[in-house]
Amino acid sequence: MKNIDSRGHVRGESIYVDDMPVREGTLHAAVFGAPYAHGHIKRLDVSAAQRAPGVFTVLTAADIPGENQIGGIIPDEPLLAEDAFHFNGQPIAVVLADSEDQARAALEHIELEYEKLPVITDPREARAKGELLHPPRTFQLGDVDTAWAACSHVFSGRADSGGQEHLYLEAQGAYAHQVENGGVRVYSSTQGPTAVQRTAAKVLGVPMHLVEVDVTRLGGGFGGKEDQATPWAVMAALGALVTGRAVKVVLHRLDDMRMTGKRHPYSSDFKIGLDKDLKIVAYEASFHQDAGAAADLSPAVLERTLFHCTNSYFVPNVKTTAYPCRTNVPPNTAFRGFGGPQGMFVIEAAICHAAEQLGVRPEQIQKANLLSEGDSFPYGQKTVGCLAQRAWGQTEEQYGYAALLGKRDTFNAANRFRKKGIAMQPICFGISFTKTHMNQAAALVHIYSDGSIGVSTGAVEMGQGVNTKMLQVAAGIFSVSADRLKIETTNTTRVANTSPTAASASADLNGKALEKACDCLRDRLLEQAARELGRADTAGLSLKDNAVWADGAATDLSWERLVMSAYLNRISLSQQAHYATPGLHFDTNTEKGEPFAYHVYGTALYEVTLDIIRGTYAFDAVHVVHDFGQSMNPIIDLGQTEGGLVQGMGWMTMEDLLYDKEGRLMSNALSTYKIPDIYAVPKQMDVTFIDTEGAPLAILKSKAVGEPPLMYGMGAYFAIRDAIRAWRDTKAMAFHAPMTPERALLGLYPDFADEPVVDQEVASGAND
Ligand code: MTE
Ligand code: LUZ
Ligand code: MOS
Repeated sequence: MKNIDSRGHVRGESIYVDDMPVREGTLHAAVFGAPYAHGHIKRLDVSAAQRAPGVFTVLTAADIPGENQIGGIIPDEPLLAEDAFHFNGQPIAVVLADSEDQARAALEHIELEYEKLPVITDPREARAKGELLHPPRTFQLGDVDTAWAACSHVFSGRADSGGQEHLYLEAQGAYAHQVENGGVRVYSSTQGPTAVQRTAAKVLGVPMHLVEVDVTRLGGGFGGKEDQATPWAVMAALGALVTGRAVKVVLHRLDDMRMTGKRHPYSSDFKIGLDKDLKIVAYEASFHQDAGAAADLSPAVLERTLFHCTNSYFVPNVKTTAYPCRTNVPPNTAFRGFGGPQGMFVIEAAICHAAEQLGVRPEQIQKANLLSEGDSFPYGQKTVGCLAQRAWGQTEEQYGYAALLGKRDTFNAANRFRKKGIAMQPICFGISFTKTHMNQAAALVHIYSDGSIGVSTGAVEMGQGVNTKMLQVAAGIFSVSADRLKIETTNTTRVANTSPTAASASADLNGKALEKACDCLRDRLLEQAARELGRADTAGLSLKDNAVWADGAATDLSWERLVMSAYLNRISLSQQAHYATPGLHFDTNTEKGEPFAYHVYGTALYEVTLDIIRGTYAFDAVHVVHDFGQSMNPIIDLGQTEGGLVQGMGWMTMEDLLYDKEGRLMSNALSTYKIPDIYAVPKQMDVTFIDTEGAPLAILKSKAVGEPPLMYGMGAYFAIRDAIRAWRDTKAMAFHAPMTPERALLGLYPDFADEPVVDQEVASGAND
């Protein structure tokens, strides 16, 4: 089944916040952001802006009737800065005017006097100065301290990965208007309608039931709207409450890039110990997370870094510590993978470093250490249905790894100024919110008396196809054609207390809730069918192809007649259901538990050709073997895999997020921040679906697919590095992503580089 949104998207008919017809008297907002990264506010004067043409009013912190607080995990972030600001672009005031142009023009008339305070943009400096959001956390398995002595080889080094701008096509935005009794309705481009509702209620000083949040769809979120859609929605709601008029806030692209947080850059140290058979005996790492100026989701992101610190490998002795470092850049936030990729990059760098020092290929170490069935992750959960080795083996065989390696060597021997590199990239990603309580969802189904069906869940459609998957779940249970179903907007009055659509888990969580609601309705309808058909009970009855079937044959009781008969007999045609993933638990005191419903596995194999003169490169091919379980929608799942992989390649190769020393975003537009386009996509892209059982906690055994493929992107970095290695020794080359053409060039000609080099082998075990 195709994505039900495709037609509307292609014809330009799909509705986003900015497309909504506005009410008469609507005010348009422009947000005044801090002009510097850290400062003490001495005077804020908005009176001249108030008098500017078309301006209705200017909102500041003084207009907030409730709490000026939007921090979700730690209450450390005001909606509008009062005494101080902590990042360039931090919202201080909101101009509301008759037109957007007038609102933006009035920004010029806002007077702000401030005292500059020291700016930190480097997470290591933040740690050194004690600027941590909360104490560091450590995950441990076995005993690294005694394990080092048993290693034949011990290497240490440093690995840095950059941030990433979400660049959803639809910028942040919301539209709000008052309803009677002091309430407000908010249309928001958010992954988290309940987060918007909860925070708006807090800031407005009203109970949650007075705030209704409605989401039709998002033009992309990628984590950037998991909670950072909230402030703009709350500003719109606040404006509506203060003025009595409808208020629209839609950010311009440059404001969106300047004011919102991104993927967290990380700067990490590692130490890895191997035995003589290249088995990893011990692994240690410290992660410096660049959290930005407020907590936002950073504590949860940091947790996932630790969960995924050993990627797809079994390591018996592990000790990894993560530091949430407060800096003066916008609060960094969720981004596809949610800290997992940053943790995984470090062990991949450690493995690559060890391979380079030992003169072996990284794949030899990777392959020797892949997870097996029953292995323990550092957090105590054991693998179940582990496909790490199978995915690797199938990739090797199916795509001819050995032959490709030979081809690389032959090509490199024959070509002086072009070099080919290859890399294998295994991935393993845990599915569930790491906060156990968030793993719940609900659904509400109405069957109307004509047999058509309305489905509401807590899931938000953001391009990933969750609405199509929800439709498939319901259509499958009732066995009716797709055109009988409508997936409603995501609305807090129909489905309450929802978790954000995130963690790749929304099809599982909402799908399972929907399954429960539909199962209930089906059973009730079949009881009515038994009465209609004069049978003692429902044994032998089923719904099939828009009709009731009895003992394997169609009856003349159609779906429509069955529904009408239930209605006439006063049987409820509506059902709500709630689902909570069973079996999950995690104890943050011991840092052990079973936080994930299941894991997703896969392997990618990259081939790249590097231009030795220019440092430019082109990917010849990427071949993937991925674990979809039993995919309920191969077209959508393939799209998610290709899109995630290319987005991961962008993070690892070309997306170079730059702040200057004063915390000003340098890569602040599409002219200075490059994301992959069609030319950056590998010339050949193959995705093979592993033939497997699937996981019982996955919806219809179809495994979550939203985030895991992003981590294949790491292979792009290591493939380019491998091509550089064909030109010169890379033993001293820093592990610094993204591998932009500039970095590749400096890797080829290190005399021109000013990057730190990694340490050499620090120790050798007795059996070396
Ligand atoms: N795909 C599209 N087209 N647009 C998006 O914004 N977000 C990704 C992924 N795929 C995203 C996407 C992220 S970060 C997540 S967590 C999942 O979709 C969320 O949806 P799911 O839980 O339904 O997989
Ligand atoms: N969001 C969240 C996430 O709140 N918790 C998670 O574990 C998570 N994982 C991935 C993406 N978003
Ligand atoms: Mo995705 S980072 O969980 O929104």
